[in-house]
Formats: sequence, C-alpha cells, structure tokens
Amino acid sequence: MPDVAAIKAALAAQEIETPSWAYGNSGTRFKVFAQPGVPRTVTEKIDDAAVVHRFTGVAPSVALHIPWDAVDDYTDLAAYAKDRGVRIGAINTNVFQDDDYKLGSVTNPDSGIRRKATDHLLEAISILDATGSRDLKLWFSDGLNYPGQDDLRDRQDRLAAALRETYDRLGEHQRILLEYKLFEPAFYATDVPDWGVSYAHCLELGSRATVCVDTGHHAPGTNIEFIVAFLLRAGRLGAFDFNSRFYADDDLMVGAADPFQLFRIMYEVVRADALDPSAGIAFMLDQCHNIERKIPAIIRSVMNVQEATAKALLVDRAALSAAQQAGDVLAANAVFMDAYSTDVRPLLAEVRQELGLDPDPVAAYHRSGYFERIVADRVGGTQAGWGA
Ligand code: LRH
Ligand code: MN
Repeated sequence: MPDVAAIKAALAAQEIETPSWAYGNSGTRFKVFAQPGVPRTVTEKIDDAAVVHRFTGVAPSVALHIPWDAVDDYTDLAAYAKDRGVRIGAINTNVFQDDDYKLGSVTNPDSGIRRKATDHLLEAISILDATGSRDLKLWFSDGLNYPGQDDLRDRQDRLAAALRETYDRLGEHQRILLEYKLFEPAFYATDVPDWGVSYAHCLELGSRATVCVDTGHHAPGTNIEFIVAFLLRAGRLGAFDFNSRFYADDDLMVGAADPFQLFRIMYEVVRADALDPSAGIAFMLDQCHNIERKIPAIIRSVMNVQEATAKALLVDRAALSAAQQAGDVLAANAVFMDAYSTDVRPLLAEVRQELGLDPDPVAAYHRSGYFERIVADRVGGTQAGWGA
C-alpha cells in the first residue's frame, strides 16, 4: 500500500522554479503577440511569480535572465522578491543576442569576442553573490550553419577555456548548470548539442558543474528519462528546464504534449530519491506562452509537474521490483501504468487544502481579479520580452 502521508508530505515540499521571461511577451520569428497586463519591469515579473506561488504553494523561486532582468542593485531586488514571498533562483546568462556573437560567443574565432562573452559569464556570478542564488545557468547558442565554417575541435577548446575560467570564479556554494540543445539557432552543428558533451565538460570542470536537461532540446524519439537516470546515477544532474513540444524547441506548457514522458522522467527522479529540494535538483520551467494567458498557463504547468510527480510517487516499488526480478515484463509494465493511470487530482486537492490553499489554483487565480488589476495598472511603458 502506498504511504499516502509520505507522498503528501513530498508533494507539499516540492519546489518548482518559474522563469521571469515566461511572464513577458514571446513568440516566434513570425510574430510576437503582445498581451494586456504583461509586466514591464523585473519587479512586475516577480509580482506575477509571487502570485503563482501564492496559488500553488510550490513555486517559491523565480529564475532571472540577464540582461533582460538587469537592475542596478541585485541585493535590493532579492529583498523585493523576499517581501513578496519568493526568492531569486537561477541566474541565466545571455550570450546569444549580441551582434558580436554571430559566429559564436565563447567559441568565437576572435579572442576579443571570447573575452567579452566570458566577462558576461563572470559578471553573472557577481549577480549570484548579490542575490544569494546558487545556480549559474549557462546555455550557448554557439554553433555552425555549414560544414567547414569553423573547426569543431578548436571550438571545444575555446569553450573549455571559458568554462574553466568561469568555474574557477564560482563561490563555495555556487554551481554551474550547463544546458545543452541539439539545434537552433545553429542548424548544422551546436557546440553543446547533447547531454554527453555537457556531461563531459562537467567532468572536466569539477563537482560543482552539473547538467541542465531542457526537455525540449532533444532529437525526436530521444529517451529523456534514460538520460535523467544516467545523470542521477553519476550525481551530475543539476536541473531541469521543463516544457513540452510536439516537434522542436516549442517551449509549450510542460506535460501538455506528452504527460506520460513527464511521468517517466519524474519516476526516475523519485526512484533516485532526488525529489526533495535537499537533493539539489532544480526543477525549473522554461516556457513561452505565445498565445495563451501567461500566469494561468504557468499555474497549469506547475500543476502538471505536481500531477506527474504524484503518479511517480504512487508507483508500487516493491511490486515493480518483484516483477522486474521475476522477468515478468507485462506485470512490471502494468505496475507502472497503474500508477500513471491513477487520477491524482483529488490527492493534490487535499495537499493544497492542507497547505491552506484553494484546491483549484487556476480557478482561484481567475476569481482573485489579479488579471483585471494588472491590465488596469500596467498601462504605458514597454512590455517585457526577449528584447531581440
Ligand atoms: C534556449 C533556452 C535557454 C534559455 C532560453 C530562454 O533555448 O532553453 O534555457 O536561455 O531558452
Ligand atoms: Mn532552457
């Protein structure tokens, strides 16, 4: 029998980090559709993140992206967030939007441009120092569009040199999350294209270099839960960038396109006893709400992660292990599917009520009138976006 009390305690303690940029406008190369009520400033993004936490109870931190969220005083900003019941989480660097980075940032053939990019990474660590954040999240758009355009091996040497300098600057309680991505914006070769390359660089750097698994960054058909299981076993899974996709890096609501995959991923986390925040895995959303209302979409996304987690916690581990040991393929699969087929919404409603929250966060948000208020207040100024 599942230990329901332990499962509810684990769900109540879950922490899911929301991304500041998901509260702003985003789109595709075809169009960015502006929406009413969108934040204009990082403090308004933090206000919205605080609302997501207020209604879900499990989203106590917000990731920042620099320079989209740049301010003069990050200690002040951290205090602002604290006043609103959230904390500043991962600091995301941005070496993908400057004209100088057309042929690469830290991998660029030009040493002056590499210097500029590396200095941005080092500056981001000063922001960690100021906000008290632990995680420096590095994603490099660096890559090639045509064979021969540059030397694949030289670029790895340049990348390794920049990572080394950045790693050596980390404070004692800080770490690197090295995110990989198969393609886009580069369409022939990406310098950190997959988990293996990220993992190899992390091993070269040291124990405080870990891999960030963005669920939208793999080739179609990739078994992501295998990657998760492998990295957890190696102690090098640092974080997730959760979202979902039907085709490429669509950045849709996590669990929307493939809730079964999310369940399989969260099962490997539970199986490795890595769900609790003390295990050090950062569960972050990285999404773009191009056409849907942003705050309810993020609340829904948090709920999707909770539902996948609850189902993973309900897997009858003893029965599963017995069937696996017996080589009973169908029985083992049945145990797994039983958990996945369980309606966990009543259980999560109870968890929320025990946290003093409304059992239906999305409905509670709509009843709160927050959206109407921000539409009325946030008039004028420039809505936040990717600044591209
Ligand atoms: C790159 C990425 C990365 C962020 C960006 C917003 O595709 O996943 O994590 O910097 O999206
Ligand atoms: Mn990402």
